[in-house]
Amino acid sequence: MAMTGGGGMGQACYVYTASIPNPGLVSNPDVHYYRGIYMNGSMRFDDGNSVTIWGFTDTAAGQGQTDGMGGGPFPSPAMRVTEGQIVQTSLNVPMMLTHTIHHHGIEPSMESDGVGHLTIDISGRTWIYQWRPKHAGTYFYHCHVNTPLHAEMGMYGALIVDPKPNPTDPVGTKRAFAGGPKYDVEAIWACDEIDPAWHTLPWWAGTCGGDVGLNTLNPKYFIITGVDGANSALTAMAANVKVGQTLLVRYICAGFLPQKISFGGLTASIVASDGRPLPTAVNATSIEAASAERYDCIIKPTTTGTYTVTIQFFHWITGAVLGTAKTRINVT
Ligand SMILES: [Cu+2]
Repeated sequence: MAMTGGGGMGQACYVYTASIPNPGLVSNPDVHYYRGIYMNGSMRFDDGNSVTIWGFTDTAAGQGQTDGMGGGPFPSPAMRVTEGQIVQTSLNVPMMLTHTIHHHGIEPSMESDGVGHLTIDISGRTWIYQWRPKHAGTYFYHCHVNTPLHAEMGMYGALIVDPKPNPTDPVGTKRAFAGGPKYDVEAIWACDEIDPAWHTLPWWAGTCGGDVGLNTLNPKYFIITGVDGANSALTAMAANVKVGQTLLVRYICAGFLPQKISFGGLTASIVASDGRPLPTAVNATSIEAASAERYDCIIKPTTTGTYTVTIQFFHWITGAVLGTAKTRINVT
């Protein structure tokens, strides 16, 4: 491998940055997100090692620099909107870098879809994506340039669509979807695997035809929403509920490998998947998921206790368990 390390400036062998207009942008969206890029973040694991992380910053909140360097939150800042709102996401990408935002599971126009190479790559300018979520549920957004690498590097964040409030619900009632189950406590668990060897590559690695190793994924770390699932996530990502309360687990398979989440002996009612309610809720103590799938899981604990949630990560050919991440549901 002749690539240099870090986020690095450089040139990919494909970039489609044609400066075409994005028609139909409204002047007064209901919500406007502002995102920048960081490529010198890091994540420290429980064993003391760390890797370089890339992601999005919330520039409206004062995060980030304009040069794409520096660090930022991992996962990237969540977006949370209400069904039917018109939303714009402004993405600023510095010169000599190329990234996009794809709002995964949302169905905007081609100009706003953020699929690098196929639609419009963003480099050295600000692009406004416009989208209007029609279905409440659990989604995520991610960069779609050189996607295997950029997703692995951490360029994703949660995207939650809430239903419009029901006028007959008490103020503050939260529901998974319109007419769907109410919940009191919410956990967002984006489960992902990390191969440190990939985290030394520049952003364009592999786009020029060379073999940079993106055909083999050998993860050493297994994480939950940016926290090491070896130990730290047991407390940092734990869900704390009381008997009688309802927990909504928004489970996002944010890695590439097949996963299985088990709820520590608790039974979950799986009410929705990929932003759509299931015709009939399914009771399960575990769920298997493939890359980018999301499941909305309602849990109503009846007994106090500490329930250890495990997420297993499987080799996609042999099915061997390559690693496990753990957190807890603490019921008091
Ligand atoms: Cu990117």
